[in-house]
Amino acid sequence: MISDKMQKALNDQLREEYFSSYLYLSMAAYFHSRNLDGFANWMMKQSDEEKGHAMKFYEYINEQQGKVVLGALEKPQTDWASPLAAFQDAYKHEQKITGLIHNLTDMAMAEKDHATHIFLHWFVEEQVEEESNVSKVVEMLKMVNDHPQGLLMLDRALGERK
Ligand code: OFO
Repeated sequence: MISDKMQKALNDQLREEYFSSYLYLSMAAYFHSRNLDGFANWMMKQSDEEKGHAMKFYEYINEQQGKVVLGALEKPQTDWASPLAAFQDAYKHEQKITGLIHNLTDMAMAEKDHATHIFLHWFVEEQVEEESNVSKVVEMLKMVNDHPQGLLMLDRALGERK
């Protein structure tokens, strides 16, 4: 069993994960519109992963005999000034998600909700990886500095993400 307060917080996080998926799909659409299909592929894969994160919350709430309540998603941004600007926003977004996961973990600890605390461990670790992955692309884009050849090479590399 989870508390009503925890159920609401987990449902809020489920929505945040779905919004992450929606935001990265919007970034994929931006890259597709710029014919940067490799960047778009990376974002599509990221969007799929985020849906997987949302479903982990869905399944956990059900397992705890709670009720999943889906909330409204806001409209994501649809355009960026450059590939670097898009990835910088993705990085900022991941930092925000890390903060939300840490807040949830604090709540689980305060409630002595050991099961939720353990459930959230996976997300704490995952956020370290997520921030690192996005930050690496940000740094590579800074090196490329909008040079077409560099951008195309990076596009090819990101197109390999499975
Ligand atoms: Fe990007 O890790 Fe979930 O939101």
